[in-house]
Amino acid sequence: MTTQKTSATPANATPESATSASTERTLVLVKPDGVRRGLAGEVLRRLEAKGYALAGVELVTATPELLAQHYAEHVGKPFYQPLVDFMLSGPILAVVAEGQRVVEGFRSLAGATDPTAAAPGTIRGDFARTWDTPVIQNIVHGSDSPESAAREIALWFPRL
Ligand code: IDP
Ligand code: MG
Repeated sequence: MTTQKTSATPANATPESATSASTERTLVLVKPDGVRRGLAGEVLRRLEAKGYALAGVELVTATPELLAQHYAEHVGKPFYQPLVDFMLSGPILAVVAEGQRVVEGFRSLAGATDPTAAAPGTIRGDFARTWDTPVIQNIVHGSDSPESAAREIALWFPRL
């Protein structure tokens, strides 16, 4: 009997050149609304289905100090305290995803900040909507530039 040799390489398998100088990392947070609704796995699934690698995954309970640093650009805005209260309302799944242009790529997977306007097919467009709350609840955070990503990853994953 002969053993049939079949290719075990899936279509989106990581190319051998995946880790190079152009490899980028981003911070993804599944916010407390996403974790409460059981969407943490769905977010990881979409990241993996797109072909990105997971470099870190941890369920985290945030603190006001961590959030003040993470959301430094929003301190003083009217939605800042509601945003902090929301981010403290339950566990967060913190994820570092890796791949060429992953910062831009995950922002595209996430969709627009306003979930009513977010395109169907995006995480926010498919799973979030507007409610009568002082803060927009939109399932995920994604770093908005490679510089923000480096700063945010250092906050949430000091050992990475
Ligand atoms: P982003 O998450 O799409 O990068 P940012 O402008 O960085 O959006 O805002 C951070 C988070 O603060 C948003 O994801 C959303 O939860 C909340 N947020 C932003 N703008 C508003 C607003 O005008 N009203 C209420 N909540 C807001
Ligand atoms: Mg932002």
